[in-house]
Amino acid sequence: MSAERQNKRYFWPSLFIGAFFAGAVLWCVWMYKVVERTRKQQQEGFFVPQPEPGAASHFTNAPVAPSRGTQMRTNSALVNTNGMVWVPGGTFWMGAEDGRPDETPVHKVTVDGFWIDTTEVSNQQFEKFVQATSYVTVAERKPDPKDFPDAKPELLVPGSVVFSPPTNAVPLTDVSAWWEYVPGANWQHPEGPDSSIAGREKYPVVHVSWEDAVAYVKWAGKRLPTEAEWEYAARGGREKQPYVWGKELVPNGKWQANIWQGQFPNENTGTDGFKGTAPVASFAPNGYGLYDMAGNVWEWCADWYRPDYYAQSPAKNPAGPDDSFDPEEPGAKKRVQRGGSYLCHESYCSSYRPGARMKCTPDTSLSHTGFRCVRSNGG
Ligand SMILES: [Ca+2]
Ligand SMILES: [Ca+2]
Repeated sequence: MSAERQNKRYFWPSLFIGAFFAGAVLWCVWMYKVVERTRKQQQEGFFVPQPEPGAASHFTNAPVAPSRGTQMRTNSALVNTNGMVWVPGGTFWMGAEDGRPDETPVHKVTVDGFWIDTTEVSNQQFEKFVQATSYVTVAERKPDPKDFPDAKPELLVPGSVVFSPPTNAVPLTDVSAWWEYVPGANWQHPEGPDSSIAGREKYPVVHVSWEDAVAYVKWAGKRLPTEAEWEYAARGGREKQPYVWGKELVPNGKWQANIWQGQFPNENTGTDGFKGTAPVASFAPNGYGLYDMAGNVWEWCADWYRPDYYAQSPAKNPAGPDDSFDPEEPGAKKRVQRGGSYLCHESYCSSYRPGARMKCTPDTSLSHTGFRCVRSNGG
């Protein structure tokens, strides 16, 4: 056998064995790299499960307090932790052209990101606060005659203002036709002394004054939202829309919030499923995952109220005017409320619009007024 033939005979087996060993070496190198990468990731904690964008609901009740170290997104992705979501900072058009005069001028406002409760504060949450602090709400205290020189003596008793609808149609210019000061009404007895919140743990707390709301948020380590933060959050990323869910009040015939159907205030059909307040989060959330930013109960904001504030407010993080003035009630200093309530109807206030503003003296409590909390990043 010639040398040439002998070389040909061993060529293919040699090539096969060489390729096999080369493959084995490459596989070993690859496996080594995989093992090394895995070890490094475990050391750096990369294997801790991370919430995916849009998976907020999985973390609703996670016992994690928001802090600077908590994972958050800088875009529109949200993390829900301990009942709050992170609303990323941004710029939006505040106010509405087609609303009331105090909603104008529509102007650009920039707010820093903040944490906000996904729901209105519930009876259950407020009860925890009262149990922990023995706090007594304004409605449960005896009014000081000095503060109410014109009040009837029989009404200088603890109580609150309750929606008491007339049986017949009334002019919508006289609010006393459907509001009544009821002795003994307070957050624990929403309709009066014979009523209770038993079975209404998930309903929003009502009959809380601004002063009461501030006491709660301080206890909770949070704060009330500024009016700008509230509207920015309510709009949920939708620009210049009339409703927090979009353009139509009742898209496809489906009510999007707990408001009023029927003739206000004497006919309450409850077509949306609720004639009074509804358990928090009974309707779909807005673009930021926030419930009841339209309707159910009004929500206190931190700011003083002035109808002309938008013409002079700063473009970045406006915190309200230094003082209050309401030409409809000169002399009464008022704080802002937002969002409307289950009593809002197109014919009367339509305050479920995100641009709508309301105002009330800080000691006032009503059967359709509550609040929610916010928190700045890191405290
Ligand atoms: Ca309703
Ligand atoms: Ca609300």
